[in-house]
Amino acid sequence: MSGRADFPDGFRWGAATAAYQVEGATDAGGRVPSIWDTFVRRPGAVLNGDTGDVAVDHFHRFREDVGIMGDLGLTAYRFSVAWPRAHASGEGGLAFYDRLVDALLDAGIEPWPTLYHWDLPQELEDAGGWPSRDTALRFADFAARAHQVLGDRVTNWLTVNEPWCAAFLGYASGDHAPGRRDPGDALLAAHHLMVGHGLAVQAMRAQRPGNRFGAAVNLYAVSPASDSEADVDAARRVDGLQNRFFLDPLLLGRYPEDVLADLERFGFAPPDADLAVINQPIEHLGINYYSRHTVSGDPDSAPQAASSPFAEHSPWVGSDHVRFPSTGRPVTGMGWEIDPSGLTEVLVRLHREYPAVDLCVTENGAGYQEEPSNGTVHDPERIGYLDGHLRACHDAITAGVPLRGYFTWSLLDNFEWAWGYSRRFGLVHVDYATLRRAPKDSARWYAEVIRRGGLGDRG
Ligand code: PNW
Repeated sequence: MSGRADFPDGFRWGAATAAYQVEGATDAGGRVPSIWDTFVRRPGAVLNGDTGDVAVDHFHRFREDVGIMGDLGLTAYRFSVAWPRAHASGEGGLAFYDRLVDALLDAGIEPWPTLYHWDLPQELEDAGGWPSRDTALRFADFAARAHQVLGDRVTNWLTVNEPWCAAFLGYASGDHAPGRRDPGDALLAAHHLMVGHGLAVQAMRAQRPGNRFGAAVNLYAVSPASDSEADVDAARRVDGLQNRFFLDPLLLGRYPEDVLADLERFGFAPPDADLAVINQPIEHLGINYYSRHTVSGDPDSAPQAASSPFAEHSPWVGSDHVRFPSTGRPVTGMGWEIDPSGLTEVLVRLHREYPAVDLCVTENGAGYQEEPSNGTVHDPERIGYLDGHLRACHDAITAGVPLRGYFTWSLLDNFEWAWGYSRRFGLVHVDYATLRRAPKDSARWYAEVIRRGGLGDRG
Protein backbone atom coordinates (compact mmCIF):
# COMPACT_ATOMS: atom_id res chain seq x y z
CA MET A 1 0.00 0.00 0.00
CA SER A 2 2.70 2.46 0.88
CA GLY A 3 5.47 0.83 -1.11
CA ARG A 4 6.70 1.81 -4.54
CA ALA A 5 4.11 2.57 -7.18
CA ASP A 6 5.53 2.52 -10.70
CA PHE A 7 3.21 3.54 -13.50
CA PRO A 8 3.16 1.96 -16.96
CA ASP A 9 5.22 3.43 -19.79
CA GLY A 10 3.17 5.94 -21.74
CA PHE A 11 1.01 6.83 -18.74
CA ARG A 12 0.08 10.51 -19.14
CA TRP A 13 1.20 12.87 -16.42
CA GLY A 14 -0.95 15.96 -16.74
CA ALA A 15 -2.49 19.02 -15.20
CA ALA A 16 -5.78 20.69 -16.08
CA THR A 17 -7.33 24.15 -16.32
CA ALA A 18 -10.47 25.64 -17.88
CA ALA A 19 -10.87 28.71 -20.07
CA TYR A 20 -12.98 30.98 -17.88
CA GLN A 21 -10.97 30.08 -14.78
CA VAL A 22 -7.56 31.05 -16.18
CA GLU A 23 -7.68 33.01 -19.43
CA GLY A 24 -9.03 36.46 -18.59
CA ALA A 25 -9.02 38.71 -21.69
CA THR A 26 -12.78 38.39 -21.86
CA ASP A 27 -13.02 41.16 -24.48
CA ALA A 28 -10.19 39.98 -26.74
CA GLY A 29 -10.70 39.09 -30.38
CA GLY A 30 -14.46 39.60 -30.47
CA ARG A 31 -15.21 37.07 -27.71
CA VAL A 32 -18.91 37.25 -26.89
CA PRO A 33 -20.20 37.24 -23.29
CA SER A 34 -20.81 33.87 -21.66
CA ILE A 35 -23.26 32.95 -18.90
CA TRP A 36 -20.39 33.31 -16.40
CA ASP A 37 -19.69 36.91 -17.49
CA THR A 38 -23.32 37.61 -16.65
CA PHE A 39 -23.54 35.50 -13.50
CA VAL A 40 -20.48 36.99 -11.77
CA ARG A 41 -22.17 40.41 -12.01
CA ARG A 42 -25.23 39.22 -10.14
CA PRO A 43 -24.92 40.58 -6.58
CA GLY A 44 -24.09 37.82 -4.13
CA ALA A 45 -23.48 35.14 -6.76
CA VAL A 46 -19.71 34.87 -6.28
CA LEU A 47 -17.73 35.29 -3.08
CA ASN A 48 -16.26 38.81 -2.79
CA GLY A 49 -17.79 39.77 -6.14
CA ASP A 50 -14.81 38.19 -7.93
CA THR A 51 -14.93 37.79 -11.73
CA GLY A 52 -12.92 36.02 -14.44
CA ASP A 53 -12.27 39.28 -16.32
CA VAL A 54 -8.54 38.97 -15.72
CA ALA A 55 -8.29 35.59 -13.97
CA VAL A 56 -4.59 34.65 -14.25
CA ASP A 57 -4.24 36.20 -17.71
CA HIS A 58 -3.30 32.87 -19.27
CA PHE A 59 -4.56 34.27 -22.59
CA HIS A 60 -1.55 36.61 -22.69
CA ARG A 61 0.86 34.51 -20.61
CA PHE A 62 0.34 31.08 -22.14
CA ARG A 63 3.95 30.88 -23.37
CA GLU A 64 5.24 31.40 -19.85
CA ASP A 65 2.71 28.82 -18.62
CA VAL A 66 3.75 26.25 -21.23
CA GLY A 67 7.32 26.88 -20.03
CA ILE A 68 6.24 26.04 -16.49
CA MET A 69 4.59 22.83 -17.74
CA GLY A 70 7.86 21.93 -19.44
CA ASP A 71 9.79 22.55 -16.22
CA LEU A 72 7.40 20.24 -14.36
CA GLY A 73 7.88 17.56 -17.01
CA LEU A 74 4.16 17.31 -17.80
CA THR A 75 3.48 15.02 -20.73
CA ALA A 76 -0.11 16.22 -21.24
CA TYR A 77 -2.12 19.39 -20.60
CA ARG A 78 -5.91 19.59 -20.36
CA PHE A 79 -7.42 22.98 -21.17
CA SER A 80 -10.81 24.08 -22.44
CA VAL A 81 -11.71 25.85 -25.66
CA ALA A 82 -13.92 28.86 -24.96
CA TRP A 83 -17.08 28.63 -27.04
CA PRO A 84 -17.55 32.43 -26.62
CA ARG A 85 -14.25 32.98 -28.46
CA ALA A 86 -15.18 30.63 -31.29
CA HIS A 87 -18.61 32.23 -31.41
CA ALA A 88 -16.98 35.51 -32.35
CA SER A 89 -15.73 36.06 -35.85
CA GLY A 90 -15.28 32.94 -37.95
CA GLU A 91 -12.08 31.04 -37.27
CA GLY A 92 -10.43 34.15 -35.80
CA GLY A 93 -11.67 33.34 -32.31
CA LEU A 94 -9.88 30.00 -32.35
CA ALA A 95 -6.49 31.49 -33.26
CA PHE A 96 -5.47 31.52 -29.59
CA TYR A 97 -5.89 27.73 -29.34
CA ASP A 98 -4.00 27.29 -32.57
CA ARG A 99 -1.01 29.03 -30.98
CA LEU A 100 -1.44 27.25 -27.66
CA VAL A 101 -1.52 23.82 -29.33
CA ASP A 102 1.61 24.59 -31.34
CA ALA A 103 3.43 25.81 -28.22
CA LEU A 104 2.44 22.61 -26.37
CA LEU A 105 3.55 20.35 -29.22
CA ASP A 106 6.86 22.21 -29.48
CA ALA A 107 7.37 21.50 -25.77
CA GLY A 108 6.51 17.81 -26.24
CA ILE A 109 3.25 18.14 -24.28
CA GLU A 110 0.11 16.41 -25.56
CA PRO A 111 -2.89 18.77 -25.80
CA TRP A 112 -6.20 17.52 -24.31
CA PRO A 113 -8.90 20.08 -25.10
CA THR A 114 -12.34 20.05 -23.49
CA LEU A 115 -15.03 21.74 -25.55
CA TYR A 116 -17.51 22.72 -22.86
CA HIS A 117 -16.25 23.79 -19.46
CA TRP A 118 -19.36 25.78 -18.55
CA ASP A 119 -18.96 28.95 -20.64
CA LEU A 120 -22.15 28.90 -22.71
CA PRO A 121 -22.47 32.02 -24.91
CA GLN A 122 -25.05 34.24 -23.20
CA GLU A 123 -27.01 34.62 -26.41
CA LEU A 124 -27.63 30.85 -26.46
CA GLU A 125 -28.80 30.99 -22.83
CA ASP A 126 -31.15 33.80 -23.85
CA ALA A 127 -32.49 31.52 -26.57
CA GLY A 128 -33.30 28.83 -23.96
CA GLY A 129 -29.93 27.52 -22.80
CA TRP A 130 -29.28 23.82 -22.17
CA PRO A 131 -32.92 23.02 -21.38
CA SER A 132 -33.47 23.71 -25.09
CA ARG A 133 -32.49 20.94 -27.51
CA ASP A 134 -31.25 23.49 -30.02
CA THR A 135 -28.27 24.25 -27.74
CA ALA A 136 -27.02 20.69 -28.27
CA LEU A 137 -27.13 21.20 -32.05
CA ARG A 138 -25.26 24.49 -31.73
CA PHE A 139 -22.68 22.80 -29.53
CA ALA A 140 -22.03 20.17 -32.20
CA ASP A 141 -21.46 22.98 -34.75
CA PHE A 142 -18.94 24.58 -32.43
CA ALA A 143 -17.22 21.24 -31.79
CA ALA A 144 -16.93 20.63 -35.52
CA ARG A 145 -15.39 24.08 -36.02
CA ALA A 146 -12.85 23.63 -33.23
CA HIS A 147 -11.98 20.15 -34.47
CA GLN A 148 -11.68 21.45 -38.04
CA VAL A 149 -9.04 23.94 -36.89
CA LEU A 150 -7.14 21.79 -34.36
CA GLY A 151 -7.92 18.18 -35.27
CA ASP A 152 -4.89 17.81 -37.52
CA ARG A 153 -2.60 18.21 -34.48
CA VAL A 154 -4.86 17.22 -31.57
CA THR A 155 -5.73 13.54 -31.17
CA ASN A 156 -7.49 13.41 -27.80
CA TRP A 157 -10.76 15.29 -27.28
CA LEU A 158 -13.21 15.70 -24.43
CA THR A 159 -16.66 17.09 -25.17
CA VAL A 160 -18.49 18.22 -22.01
CA ASN A 161 -16.98 18.68 -18.56
CA GLU A 162 -19.01 17.55 -15.56
CA PRO A 163 -22.51 17.66 -16.98
CA TRP A 164 -23.79 17.07 -13.41
CA CYS A 165 -22.42 20.45 -12.31
CA ALA A 166 -23.45 22.28 -15.48
CA ALA A 167 -27.01 21.00 -15.21
CA PHE A 168 -27.74 20.70 -11.48
CA LEU A 169 -25.65 23.56 -10.07
CA GLY A 170 -26.53 25.73 -13.08
CA TYR A 171 -30.25 25.04 -13.42
CA ALA A 172 -31.45 23.46 -10.11
CA SER A 173 -29.52 24.87 -7.12
CA GLY A 174 -28.52 28.05 -8.95
CA ASP A 175 -25.01 28.01 -7.43
CA HIS A 176 -23.43 28.23 -10.87
CA ALA A 177 -24.29 30.12 -14.05
CA PRO A 178 -26.87 30.68 -15.33
CA GLY A 179 -28.22 30.55 -11.76
CA ARG A 180 -31.64 29.17 -12.59
CA ARG A 181 -33.73 27.14 -10.14
CA ASP A 182 -36.06 24.83 -11.98
CA PRO A 183 -35.69 21.08 -11.42
CA GLY A 184 -37.47 20.14 -14.65
CA ASP A 185 -35.20 22.43 -16.66
CA ALA A 186 -32.14 21.01 -14.88
CA LEU A 187 -33.09 17.49 -16.02
CA LEU A 188 -33.55 18.69 -19.57
CA ALA A 189 -30.21 20.52 -19.36
CA ALA A 190 -28.48 17.31 -18.22
CA HIS A 191 -30.07 15.37 -21.06
CA HIS A 192 -29.19 17.95 -23.71
CA LEU A 193 -25.60 18.21 -22.47
CA MET A 194 -25.36 14.48 -23.12
CA VAL A 195 -27.07 14.79 -26.50
CA GLY A 196 -24.61 17.60 -27.28
CA HIS A 197 -21.77 15.23 -26.39
CA GLY A 198 -23.11 12.58 -28.78
CA LEU A 199 -23.71 14.97 -31.65
CA ALA A 200 -20.27 16.53 -31.17
CA VAL A 201 -18.58 13.13 -31.27
CA GLN A 202 -20.48 12.24 -34.46
CA ALA A 203 -19.52 15.52 -36.11
CA MET A 204 -15.84 15.34 -35.15
CA ARG A 205 -15.48 11.66 -35.97
CA ALA A 206 -16.90 12.30 -39.44
CA GLN A 207 -14.04 14.75 -39.99
CA ARG A 208 -11.24 12.55 -38.63
CA PRO A 209 -12.16 9.01 -37.64
CA GLY A 210 -8.67 8.38 -36.26
CA ASN A 211 -8.94 10.87 -33.40
CA ARG A 212 -10.06 9.85 -29.91
CA PHE A 213 -13.19 11.22 -28.28
CA GLY A 214 -14.91 11.12 -24.90
CA ALA A 215 -16.50 13.15 -22.12
CA ALA A 216 -15.37 14.09 -18.60
CA VAL A 217 -17.82 13.23 -15.84
CA ASN A 218 -17.55 13.98 -12.13
CA LEU A 219 -18.04 10.76 -10.24
CA TYR A 220 -18.17 10.09 -6.52
CA ALA A 221 -17.87 6.99 -4.46
CA VAL A 222 -21.18 6.80 -2.58
CA SER A 223 -21.95 5.02 0.69
CA PRO A 224 -24.96 5.03 2.98
CA ALA A 225 -24.30 6.51 6.43
CA SER A 226 -25.83 3.38 8.02
CA ASP A 227 -27.55 0.22 6.84
CA SER A 228 -30.99 1.67 7.62
CA GLU A 229 -33.43 1.44 4.76
CA ALA A 230 -33.70 5.24 4.54
CA ASP A 231 -29.93 5.71 4.28
CA VAL A 232 -29.46 2.90 1.76
CA ASP A 233 -32.21 4.37 -0.41
CA ALA A 234 -30.74 7.89 -0.13
CA ALA A 235 -27.36 6.50 -1.27
CA ARG A 236 -29.04 4.76 -4.20
CA ARG A 237 -30.62 8.07 -5.27
CA VAL A 238 -27.40 10.07 -4.96
CA ASP A 239 -25.42 7.42 -6.84
CA GLY A 240 -28.26 7.43 -9.36
CA LEU A 241 -28.24 11.14 -10.05
CA GLN A 242 -24.50 11.75 -9.66
CA ASN A 243 -23.03 8.72 -11.42
CA ARG A 244 -25.46 6.38 -13.21
CA PHE A 245 -27.62 9.15 -14.70
CA PHE A 246 -24.61 10.02 -16.90
CA LEU A 247 -22.72 6.72 -17.19
CA ASP A 248 -25.68 4.54 -18.20
CA PRO A 249 -26.78 6.66 -21.21
CA LEU A 250 -23.16 7.22 -22.27
CA LEU A 251 -21.97 3.64 -22.05
CA LEU A 252 -25.13 1.51 -22.05
CA GLY A 253 -27.54 3.62 -24.10
CA ARG A 254 -30.30 3.82 -21.47
CA TYR A 255 -31.23 5.76 -18.36
CA PRO A 256 -31.30 3.82 -15.07
CA GLU A 257 -34.89 2.63 -14.42
CA ASP A 258 -34.89 3.47 -10.72
CA VAL A 259 -33.74 7.03 -11.41
CA LEU A 260 -36.37 7.50 -14.12
CA ALA A 261 -38.98 6.34 -11.60
CA ASP A 262 -37.73 8.86 -9.00
CA LEU A 263 -37.93 11.63 -11.61
CA GLU A 264 -41.30 10.76 -13.08
CA ARG A 265 -43.10 13.61 -11.37
CA PHE A 266 -40.94 16.10 -13.27
CA GLY A 267 -42.22 14.77 -16.56
CA PHE A 268 -38.71 13.66 -17.58
CA ALA A 269 -39.24 11.28 -20.50
CA PRO A 270 -36.36 11.50 -22.98
CA PRO A 271 -37.01 10.12 -26.48
CA ASP A 272 -35.33 6.80 -27.33
CA ALA A 273 -33.72 8.29 -30.42
CA ASP A 274 -31.66 10.60 -28.18
CA LEU A 275 -30.27 7.64 -26.27
CA ALA A 276 -28.75 6.26 -29.44
CA VAL A 277 -27.09 9.64 -30.05
CA ILE A 278 -25.71 9.83 -26.50
CA ASN A 279 -24.42 6.25 -26.71
CA GLN A 280 -21.81 6.94 -29.42
CA PRO A 281 -18.78 4.70 -29.28
CA ILE A 282 -16.06 6.61 -27.42
CA GLU A 283 -12.34 5.97 -27.13
CA HIS A 284 -11.89 7.23 -23.57
CA LEU A 285 -13.80 8.43 -20.55
CA GLY A 286 -12.52 11.22 -18.30
CA ILE A 287 -13.19 10.91 -14.58
CA ASN A 288 -13.07 13.90 -12.28
CA TYR A 289 -12.80 12.62 -8.73
CA TYR A 290 -12.56 14.67 -5.54
CA SER A 291 -14.42 12.91 -2.74
CA ARG A 292 -16.85 10.34 -1.43
CA HIS A 293 -20.48 11.14 -0.64
CA THR A 294 -21.70 9.55 2.57
CA VAL A 295 -25.46 9.81 2.48
CA SER A 296 -28.36 9.63 4.87
CA GLY A 297 -32.05 9.99 4.16
CA ASP A 298 -34.19 11.90 6.59
CA PRO A 299 -37.61 12.78 5.20
CA ASP A 300 -38.06 15.45 7.91
CA SER A 301 -34.81 17.31 7.31
CA ALA A 302 -34.47 20.47 5.27
CA PRO A 303 -32.85 20.02 1.85
CA GLN A 304 -29.10 20.24 2.09
CA ALA A 305 -26.66 21.47 -0.48
CA ALA A 306 -23.01 22.15 0.08
CA SER A 307 -21.88 23.08 -3.38
CA SER A 308 -21.06 26.74 -2.86
CA PRO A 309 -20.55 29.20 -0.04
CA PHE A 310 -24.19 30.21 -0.44
CA ALA A 311 -26.08 27.00 -1.29
CA GLU A 312 -29.65 27.31 -0.13
CA HIS A 313 -31.29 25.19 -2.78
CA SER A 314 -30.55 21.55 -3.37
CA PRO A 315 -29.07 20.29 -6.62
CA TRP A 316 -30.48 16.82 -5.77
CA VAL A 317 -33.53 16.96 -7.99
CA GLY A 318 -36.23 14.64 -6.72
CA SER A 319 -34.32 13.89 -3.50
CA ASP A 320 -34.52 17.03 -1.39
CA HIS A 321 -34.34 15.01 1.80
CA VAL A 322 -30.84 13.59 1.27
CA ARG A 323 -28.16 14.76 3.65
CA PHE A 324 -24.37 14.40 3.70
CA PRO A 325 -23.34 13.89 7.33
CA SER A 326 -19.69 14.24 8.17
CA THR A 327 -17.86 10.97 8.77
CA GLY A 328 -14.99 12.64 10.58
CA ARG A 329 -12.51 12.06 7.74
CA PRO A 330 -10.10 14.95 7.16
CA VAL A 331 -11.37 17.58 4.71
CA THR A 332 -9.70 19.92 2.22
CA GLY A 333 -10.13 23.68 2.30
CA MET A 334 -13.35 23.15 0.33
CA GLY A 335 -14.77 21.08 3.17
CA TRP A 336 -14.68 18.01 0.92
CA GLU A 337 -13.79 14.77 2.72
CA ILE A 338 -10.56 13.15 1.60
CA ASP A 339 -10.97 9.50 0.61
CA PRO A 340 -8.53 8.13 -1.94
CA SER A 341 -10.01 4.61 -1.67
CA GLY A 342 -13.14 6.05 -3.29
CA LEU A 343 -11.15 6.74 -6.45
CA THR A 344 -10.05 3.10 -6.72
CA GLU A 345 -13.64 2.08 -6.07
CA VAL A 346 -14.98 4.33 -8.85
CA LEU A 347 -12.38 3.15 -11.37
CA VAL A 348 -12.82 -0.54 -10.59
CA ARG A 349 -16.62 -0.19 -10.75
CA LEU A 350 -16.39 1.42 -14.20
CA HIS A 351 -14.20 -1.43 -15.36
CA ARG A 352 -16.49 -4.15 -13.95
CA GLU A 353 -19.97 -2.75 -14.60
CA TYR A 354 -19.57 -0.98 -17.94
CA PRO A 355 -18.27 -1.92 -21.38
CA ALA A 356 -14.51 -1.60 -21.77
CA VAL A 357 -13.24 1.89 -22.49
CA ASP A 358 -9.91 3.54 -21.74
CA LEU A 359 -10.12 5.65 -18.58
CA CYS A 360 -8.26 8.76 -17.62
CA VAL A 361 -8.47 10.78 -14.40
CA THR A 362 -9.10 14.22 -15.90
CA GLU A 363 -9.29 16.11 -12.57
CA ASN A 364 -8.17 15.43 -9.02
CA GLY A 365 -6.79 17.88 -6.52
CA ALA A 366 -7.26 19.86 -3.35
CA GLY A 367 -8.22 23.49 -2.76
CA TYR A 368 -7.06 25.52 0.22
CA GLN A 369 -6.84 29.06 1.51
CA GLU A 370 -3.09 29.46 1.50
CA GLU A 371 -0.43 32.13 1.14
CA PRO A 372 3.32 31.96 0.62
CA SER A 373 5.68 32.17 3.56
CA ASN A 374 9.11 33.56 2.65
CA GLY A 375 8.15 33.45 -1.00
CA THR A 376 7.06 29.79 -1.21
CA VAL A 377 3.81 27.99 -0.57
CA HIS A 378 4.49 24.95 1.59
CA ASP A 379 1.55 22.67 0.91
CA PRO A 380 2.12 19.29 2.57
CA GLU A 381 -1.65 18.67 2.70
CA ARG A 382 -1.90 18.92 -1.09
CA ILE A 383 1.10 16.62 -1.51
CA GLY A 384 -0.56 14.13 0.83
CA TYR A 385 -3.81 14.36 -1.11
CA LEU A 386 -2.11 13.80 -4.48
CA ASP A 387 0.10 11.02 -3.16
CA GLY A 388 -2.92 9.18 -1.78
CA HIS A 389 -4.92 9.54 -4.97
CA LEU A 390 -2.06 8.51 -7.24
CA ARG A 391 -1.62 5.39 -5.11
CA ALA A 392 -5.36 4.82 -5.54
CA CYS A 393 -4.86 5.04 -9.32
CA HIS A 394 -2.02 2.57 -9.08
CA ASP A 395 -4.21 0.17 -7.09
CA ALA A 396 -6.82 0.38 -9.87
CA ILE A 397 -4.22 -0.34 -12.56
CA THR A 398 -3.01 -3.33 -10.52
CA ALA A 399 -6.64 -4.55 -10.45
CA GLY A 400 -6.67 -4.47 -14.27
CA VAL A 401 -8.30 -1.08 -14.93
CA PRO A 402 -7.15 0.46 -18.26
CA LEU A 403 -6.22 3.82 -16.72
CA ARG A 404 -4.14 5.79 -19.20
CA GLY A 405 -3.40 9.03 -17.43
CA TYR A 406 -3.87 11.45 -14.56
CA PHE A 407 -4.45 15.20 -14.73
CA THR A 408 -4.24 17.08 -11.48
CA TRP A 409 -6.57 20.01 -10.88
CA SER A 410 -5.01 22.46 -11.32
CA LEU A 411 -1.82 23.70 -12.94
CA LEU A 412 -2.32 27.23 -11.57
CA ASP A 413 -4.37 28.87 -8.83
CA ASN A 414 -7.45 30.25 -10.57
CA PHE A 415 -11.05 31.47 -10.44
CA GLU A 416 -12.84 28.83 -8.37
CA TRP A 417 -16.41 29.54 -9.56
CA ALA A 418 -18.78 30.56 -6.71
CA TRP A 419 -15.75 30.67 -4.38
CA GLY A 420 -13.99 33.29 -6.50
CA TYR A 421 -10.26 33.51 -5.77
CA SER A 422 -10.68 32.46 -2.13
CA ARG A 423 -9.74 28.82 -2.73
CA ARG A 424 -6.51 27.78 -4.47
CA PHE A 425 -6.08 24.45 -6.29
CA GLY A 426 -2.85 25.16 -8.18
CA LEU A 427 0.48 23.37 -8.10
CA VAL A 428 1.73 26.84 -8.99
CA HIS A 429 0.84 29.81 -6.82
CA VAL A 430 -0.37 32.96 -8.54
CA ASP A 431 -0.06 36.31 -6.81
CA TYR A 432 -3.28 37.93 -7.98
CA ALA A 433 -1.90 41.46 -7.60
CA THR A 434 1.10 40.94 -9.89
CA LEU A 435 0.06 37.67 -11.64
CA ARG A 436 3.50 36.34 -10.80
CA ARG A 437 3.67 32.52 -10.89
CA ALA A 438 5.65 30.59 -8.25
CA PRO A 439 5.76 26.78 -7.99
CA LYS A 440 4.55 25.41 -4.66
CA ASP A 441 6.24 22.51 -2.88
CA SER A 442 3.61 20.27 -4.53
CA ALA A 443 4.84 21.35 -7.98
CA ARG A 444 8.37 20.22 -7.17
CA TRP A 445 7.00 17.00 -5.67
CA TYR A 446 4.90 16.27 -8.80
CA ALA A 447 7.87 16.97 -11.08
CA GLU A 448 9.84 14.35 -9.14
CA VAL A 449 6.98 11.82 -9.40
CA ILE A 450 6.89 12.36 -13.16
CA ARG A 451 10.66 12.11 -13.46
CA ARG A 452 10.74 8.72 -11.75
CA GLY A 453 7.50 7.51 -13.36
CA GLY A 454 5.73 6.89 -10.08
CA LEU A 455 5.89 7.07 -6.31
CA GLY A 456 8.64 5.84 -4.06
CA ASP A 457 8.12 4.30 -0.64
CA ARG A 458 5.84 6.49 1.40
CA GLY A 459 7.97 8.39 3.88
C1 PNW B 1 -14.86 20.96 -10.82
N1 PNW B 1 -19.55 20.56 -6.35
O1 PNW B 1 -15.88 21.73 -10.29
C2 PNW B 1 -14.54 21.66 -12.12
O2 PNW B 1 -14.45 20.84 -13.26
C3 PNW B 1 -13.41 22.62 -12.02
O3 PNW B 1 -13.62 23.64 -12.94
C4 PNW B 1 -13.28 23.11 -10.58
O4 PNW B 1 -12.38 24.17 -10.43
C5 PNW B 1 -12.89 21.90 -9.74
O5 PNW B 1 -13.83 20.86 -9.90
C6 PNW B 1 -12.74 22.21 -8.26
O6 PNW B 1 -13.98 22.63 -7.73
C7 PNW B 1 -16.74 21.38 -9.28
O7 PNW B 1 -19.96 21.50 -5.66
C8 PNW B 1 -17.39 22.41 -8.64
O8 PNW B 1 -19.94 19.40 -6.19
C9 PNW B 1 -18.32 22.15 -7.68
C10 PNW B 1 -18.59 20.83 -7.33
C11 PNW B 1 -17.94 19.78 -7.97
C12 PNW B 1 -17.00 20.07 -8.94
